[in-house]
Amino acid sequence: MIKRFSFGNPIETEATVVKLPVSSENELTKYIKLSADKKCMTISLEPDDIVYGLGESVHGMNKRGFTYISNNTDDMHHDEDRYSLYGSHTFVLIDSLSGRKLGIFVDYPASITWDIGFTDKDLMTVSLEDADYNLYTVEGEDDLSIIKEFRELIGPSYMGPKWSFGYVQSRWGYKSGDDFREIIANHKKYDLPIDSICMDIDYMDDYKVFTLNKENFPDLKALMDEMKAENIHILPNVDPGIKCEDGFSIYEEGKKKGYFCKDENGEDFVAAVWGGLTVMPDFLRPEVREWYGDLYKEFIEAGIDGFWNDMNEPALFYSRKHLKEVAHDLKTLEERVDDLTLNELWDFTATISGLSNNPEDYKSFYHTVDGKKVRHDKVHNLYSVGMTRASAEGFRRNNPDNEMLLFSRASYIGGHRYGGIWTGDNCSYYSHMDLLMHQLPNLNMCGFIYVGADTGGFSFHTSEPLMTRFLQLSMFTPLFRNHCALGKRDQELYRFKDIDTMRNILNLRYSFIPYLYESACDSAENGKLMFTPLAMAYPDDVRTRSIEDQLLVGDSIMIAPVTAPNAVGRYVYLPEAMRMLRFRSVDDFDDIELEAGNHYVDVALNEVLVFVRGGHQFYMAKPANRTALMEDADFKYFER
Ligand code: MIG
Repeated sequence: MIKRFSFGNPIETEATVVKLPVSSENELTKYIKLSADKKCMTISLEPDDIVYGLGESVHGMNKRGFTYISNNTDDMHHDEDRYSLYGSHTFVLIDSLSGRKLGIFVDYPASITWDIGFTDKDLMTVSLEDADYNLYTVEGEDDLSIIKEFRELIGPSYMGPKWSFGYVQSRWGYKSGDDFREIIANHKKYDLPIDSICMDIDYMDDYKVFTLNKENFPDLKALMDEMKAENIHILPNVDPGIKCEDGFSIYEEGKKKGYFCKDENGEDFVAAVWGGLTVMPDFLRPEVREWYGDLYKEFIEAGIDGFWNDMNEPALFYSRKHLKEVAHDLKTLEERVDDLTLNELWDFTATISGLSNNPEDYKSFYHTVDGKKVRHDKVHNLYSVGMTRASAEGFRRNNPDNEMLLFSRASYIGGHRYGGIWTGDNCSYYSHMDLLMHQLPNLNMCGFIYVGADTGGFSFHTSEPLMTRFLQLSMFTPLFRNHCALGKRDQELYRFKDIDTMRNILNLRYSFIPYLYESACDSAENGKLMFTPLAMAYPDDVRTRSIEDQLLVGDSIMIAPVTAPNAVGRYVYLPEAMRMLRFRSVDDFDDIELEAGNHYVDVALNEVLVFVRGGHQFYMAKPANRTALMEDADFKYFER
């Protein structure tokens, strides 16, 4: 049973596709206490309640015990103390053993603070900056039907084309067609499957969006024809910001038409991002979305059919105004060099580090929504949706016959209808595999199905065992991308020693693609989870309530990846008897019947576990080195 409550004058976020009538406040569930000013909700938590949701945020699958802030933030430290990451997924689901099952969606595009049993372990407090929002409550018999009802409200999810389930090789630093050729040649040499390669920001001319460095990319069309002949998709990275440069046609056109966000004085708001001083398209306006969406056209005409939209929180390296303040501080520092106090030093370093993504900067520019001026921070989380939507609608106009791949960094619920997301700049940490396990079901329930993480880790140097374990987890996610930062250890799979293991993992992934793709489409269309917490699938088994290191994938299988360094085995809990497949390769595997209960299972570094559930069927196809070369034939079926 879903209900909508509306307070004040909410901004139209278009997060929902069903317009529900507004219920009167006295119909609000007894579990939610609203403050008199409506800016605060409290919900008491029973000791064994689980609180799911909030998409890609840090901490466990069960969000209890921490505070989260829904405020899209470019932060490359996905540590346990981070309140915000790139996406704001403002839906939670409270599951009580006593039978209370309550979904809460706060549709509000500014900052929301969720204190989920942090200040008081038995209390959840949701605080908003203003009392202008829509609140949806979903009550039901069980978690999965609540999620389905919620997902009907927000509409079906974007799903990438089948080829986008192939392996994606990426790194920040690829500069030219020769880099792509080298990757393709090595994948051939070592017989490693691959479908896509990402172009990161270095392909551009001086970081100007939709331009090419002419020296490195003299003829994009010819290069794309060459790539097409190899069955390789090339995926450019696109930033929202447009470099302020006289003569740069996109900048000039946007400026002339007044398409950029404005500062307090009605001038174009200028902040620094990759291109240096940059302006921000006002994606909240339909005509700006249409204009920006058509900018992809030239690339599409050259043969490109996939993009990743980056930096769309939007990330701001600094604003002119703020930099001036720092410059002023610098002068003062110069005079104080001989007797600087430590407090002055710390103030100064804080000012410098506060230059990026500064909250004050987000309060200093404006959008035009339905002809009205709206301060950015009041609609901050919608910026990403506007960009994703601009791209998706542009694709539909300019390439209606082809499915396009699109994944974005920042997001808000609603954006799930237009594109997928990746989880941003994680690190080469074992713990970031656990983080991904926690994010997957929580992202799914908020509508994001085409998702994946930077496999091997973006920041820091990866190791071969870490990469191997990370692949063995990511091989189940729709987006399966190896990506890392500039200057980090080379982590293309052929750089490692045990290439046989890398090949076996990729082949397994390809052979699982029909199953994974079907599960993903089913989840995207039918409001299901692709990754389901055990406690949702086995609600009568209390023991499953604290299991966060195993997940169901689709209807038929359970995974239990190894995420600990140097581990060659792990404990697994089986809520029912299952058939355990321990793969070393597509053709070499153990097939073992396991009773329900606790088991310790060996999982050597070259092994991948798949558990087949009772009454279900799992299937594998014959792999190929490109998804386009796979035939949906020769299936191997595993039933239990
Ligand atoms: O400020 O394009 O998250 O995947 O490699 C860094 C360079 C900008 C951030 C993305 C990352 C990408 C990087 N980008």
